[in-house]
Amino acid sequence: MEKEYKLFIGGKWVDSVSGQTFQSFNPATGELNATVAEAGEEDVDLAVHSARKAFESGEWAKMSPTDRGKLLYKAAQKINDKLEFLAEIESKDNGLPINETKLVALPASINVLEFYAGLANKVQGATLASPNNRFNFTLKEPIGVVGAIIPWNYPIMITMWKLAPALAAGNTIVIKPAELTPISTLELIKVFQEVGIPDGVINVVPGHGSTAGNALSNHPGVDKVAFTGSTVTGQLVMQSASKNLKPVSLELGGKSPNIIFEDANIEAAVNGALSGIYMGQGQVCAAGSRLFVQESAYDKFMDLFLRKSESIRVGNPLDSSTQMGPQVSEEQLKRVEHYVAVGLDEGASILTGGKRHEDAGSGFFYTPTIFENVTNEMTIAREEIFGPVASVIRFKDEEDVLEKANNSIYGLSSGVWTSDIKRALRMVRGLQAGTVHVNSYGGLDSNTPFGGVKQSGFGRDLGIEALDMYTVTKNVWVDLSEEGA
Ligand code: TXE
Repeated sequence: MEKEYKLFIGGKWVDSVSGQTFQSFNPATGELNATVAEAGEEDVDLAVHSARKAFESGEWAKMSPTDRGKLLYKAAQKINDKLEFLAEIESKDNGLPINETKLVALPASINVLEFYAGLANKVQGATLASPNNRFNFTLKEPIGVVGAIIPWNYPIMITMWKLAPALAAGNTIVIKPAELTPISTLELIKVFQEVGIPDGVINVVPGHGSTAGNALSNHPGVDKVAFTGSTVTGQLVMQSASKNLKPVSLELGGKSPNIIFEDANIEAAVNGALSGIYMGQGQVCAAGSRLFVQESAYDKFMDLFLRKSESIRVGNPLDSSTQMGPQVSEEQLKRVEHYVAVGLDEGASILTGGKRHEDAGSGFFYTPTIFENVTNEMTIAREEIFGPVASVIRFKDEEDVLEKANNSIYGLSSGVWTSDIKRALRMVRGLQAGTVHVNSYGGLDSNTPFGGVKQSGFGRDLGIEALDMYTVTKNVWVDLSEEGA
């Protein structure tokens, strides 16, 4: 890892206009990872202009789609060559266990890039039914300059969710990584430069949300804003993009229900509940943070869930035996502590955890935490904690749990554990969520659209569907009659 990083604009590494920098720290140790040039409004403006110039030059947008796909495929192979290096950077920057970055996040990101590399020459319109003297068809054209605002929980993976479909469709892009985790994105895009993606097609402007982020979503030269982050910030991004009437896609927070019925395979359900809430230290938008357990299976489920929660190895993210690393920052750690205090105050009780994990190291470590006696009305069941805190709620029957599960402002993910296929499918229909997992929790794939309903946002990352967000439809009418229409 280099100790100093600059902005990446128009194919060049440059200082910010103001000369300002900010620092990025390792949340497990507090050590300085790197000093990074801090983009402000003027830098974002330069980056958007560079992306516009690259788009209009046609070098990328008008390249043969097959060649575009080939270049993206080459980049995917190069990322694979650097997988260990990038995984370590990611773990040092945001605290994800190395096994999660090396075995999950990086391979998934490569897979996403390969998927869209393959789709580059499959972006297609349609020939529409029309009278014999007319020809009527649609073209799917790139939308132009994409502004992508990225969070800190899975920086490379979420960058790739925006970058890969945007590039495959022929767009150019300005990426604003999260201020807590800018380094992996800066390292990642070196690969695209190495394989010969033209200058200006990708620009990266690390900086703060209220300055660089706002300047990007506000910029009249941006044709589409793609955002992943909190619901509150999503509202600001949408407001700001609305000034220029730019389309936005928002992948926001969640308070996803993971529902365990008495007839479930309890051991499998416990394992799903564990990864649902503790993966990524609970800093996952789709985390199964509301755990609904049917009364008749409660003791059996909780006994195993408690034992397994207490055996989770919390520690140095670079150690391959570590299962849970630190929260990404002191602010996030304090946010978890705040919610735990509110939970206790409102009458929930802590079965395990509920405190910092002092033995794990000097960083921002928290203990896997289970809250019992939670009601769906409590703050810890309504608001996103974004930490390793499960709020367990008992339920009586299907009707009861469906009402409670849907009683949330969010609707990102959900899980149902049962051996009754009819019940499972009734729940699939009834749950208000972008994803329903049945007898599993947390699956993601490059071909599978991901996103939410209600205040979890709109638009879908991944899948063929995501290409719709990065293209515009142009309709073409051709008159074939000799005399004209
Ligand atoms: O998120 P923000 P924060 C949730 C989670 C977490 C909480 C706060 O609950 O505890 O958000 O985290 C940029 N205009 N999620 O404050 O603010 C910012 O610089 C434009 C869920 O870090 O949403 C960063 O790049 N951009 C989520 C990105 O938005 C702005 C993942 C996300 O930061 C901006 C992260 C502005 N005014 C947090 N303000 C998920 N859905 O996975 C900030 N940003």
